[in-house]
Amino acid sequence: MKTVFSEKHKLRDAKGELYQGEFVAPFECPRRAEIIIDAVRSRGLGEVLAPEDYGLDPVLAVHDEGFVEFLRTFEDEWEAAGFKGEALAPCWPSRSMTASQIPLHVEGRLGYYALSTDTVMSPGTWEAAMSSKDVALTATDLVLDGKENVAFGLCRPPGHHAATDQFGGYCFFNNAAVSAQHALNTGCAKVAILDVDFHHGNGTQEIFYDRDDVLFLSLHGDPMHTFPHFLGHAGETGRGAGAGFNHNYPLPPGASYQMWLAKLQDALARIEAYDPDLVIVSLGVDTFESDPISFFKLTHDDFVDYGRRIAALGKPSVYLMEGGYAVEEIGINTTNVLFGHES
Ligand code: Q9C
Ligand code: ZN
Repeated sequence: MKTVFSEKHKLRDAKGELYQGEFVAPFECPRRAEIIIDAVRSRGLGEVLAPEDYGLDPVLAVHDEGFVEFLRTFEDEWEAAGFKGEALAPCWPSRSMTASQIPLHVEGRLGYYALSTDTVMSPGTWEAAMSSKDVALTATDLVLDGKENVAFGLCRPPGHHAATDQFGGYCFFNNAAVSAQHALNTGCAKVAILDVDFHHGNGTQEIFYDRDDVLFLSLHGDPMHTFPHFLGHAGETGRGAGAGFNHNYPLPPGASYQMWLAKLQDALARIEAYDPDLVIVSLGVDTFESDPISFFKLTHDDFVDYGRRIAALGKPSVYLMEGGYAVEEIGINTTNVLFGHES
């Protein structure tokens, strides 16, 4: 299997993350991608390619223009305002004050476009996010061109929490959504996105919630107990034309692979019935038993097993990297899924 990878991921290198009342070193760090690419190479998964430059059009096909412009200009605005350091929103358009206008003040804009306090804005973030969506799109085109049945986009920063006009949960552009829309715009009629990251893919759900040309399925920690806290319940099944095309599988703290697998099997049966032209896997390995911020109990071997089961769909497939924070083991876990797929 070919891997698409860009060294530009390193430009996303924030110093801090607000976590349980303290500023800590970010869980979503450059070393994650370094360990994964080392495992891809040392285990001989296949060739490693650099991404092509797709520009902004595929991003604007799913994200709001004002949001994209905010991300592009943020560092300059922050500096021009005389502010130092990494940026976190001080105020939000929360339930008691819905935004009727987008503020002019840089901190107001930050609050408008952010969805969580875990993700600071920092220099280099824009360039890294641009390279990450290029990695995703290049991997997707390897499969759409018919040259490959499967490909791996080693995206960093991740994408599945990014919504139409919000960043957060370590995500800026929704790489899976950008890729799915690109596939639809270049000849696919139907795309399935299977999200196996520990966290609910709230951004992907929101982007496609009204649509029947993208089937979204997510297995994740029950939002009653974990991030993103407000979306990902089983009752969220889509709206309008999208009714019946969104499937959430929330699981409780301590969930075993056996419990997780029962949900995966349901999801795979739904994908089979949908008969998509392409399957995009939002691949987070934060389901691992020793992940520091998650609560599932998957082992190294479980990753191989589910890769094999996804491959059994027999569909053109693209794996796009999302989360996974047991950094020293992220390489083995990620490549286990990909080798499972090929076995
Ligand atoms: N106690 C991905 O895996 N955690 N994002 C906030 C606060 C945010 C994870 C916890 C986790 C985001 C791509
Ligand atoms: Zn995650």
